[in-house]
Amino acid sequence: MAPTVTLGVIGSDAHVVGITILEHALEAAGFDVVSLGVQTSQAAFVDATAAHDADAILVSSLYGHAEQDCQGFHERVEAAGLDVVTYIGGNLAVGQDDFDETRTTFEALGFDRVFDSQTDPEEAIAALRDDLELRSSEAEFEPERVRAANG
Ligand code: B12
Repeated sequence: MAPTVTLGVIGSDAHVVGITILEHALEAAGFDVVSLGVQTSQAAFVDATAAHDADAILVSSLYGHAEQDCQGFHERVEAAGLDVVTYIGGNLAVGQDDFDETRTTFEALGFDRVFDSQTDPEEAIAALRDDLELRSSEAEFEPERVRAANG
């Protein structure tokens, strides 16, 4: 089965070009994409991810308010019982920030990977393949580990 990702622009942000490009690149690479479009609330990301049993959530933000828009996002994801890979990308800070600092901020908010606005979609696709493969191989080995732990 093709991996499924939910993709949208969070908050009140209306920049649509980036996610349109990402959507096409992901589909061409064989992913099922649930595209939520622009101005997507945290609740809409979580509901769509649960409804489609998605493997990953890709959040986009361009207008400089990503940090505020993502406060509490991972708490909601967890509360919904979702075990998914989460990425965020775009123009995440206001002005020309130091990207290492920006990455640290969004990792602290719970994102597995943080991408800047120069990211080629193929880079995110390669990362997704790695992360989803790793996750499914961990799930496969879980019973072994549990058996070992139980003696
Ligand atoms: C076009 C544009 C607009 C259009 C948007 C039209 C539309 N419906 O899409 C309009 C005129 C409406 C607009 C409005 C505003 N804009 Co504007 N806009 C731009 C502009 C010029 C281009 C954006 C674009 O389409 N880029 C092309 C696409 C292909 O690139 P991208 O969006 O960056 O996406 C790529 C990557 O970022 C990455 N990516 C994006 N998301 C994700 C997610 C993941 C998970 C991954 C892996 C990768 C990824 O992959 C994408 C594909 O390659 C940028 C400046 C710029 N050069 O980027 C400013 C810019 C984004 N806008 C800006 C601002 C401030 C605004 C406004 C707040 C202005 C205002 N005061 O009203 C409003 C916000 C309105 C709103 N509610 O969103 C600022 C943001 C500043 C910041 N972050 O510090 C920018 C950077 C301009 C600037 N230099 O100041 N904008």
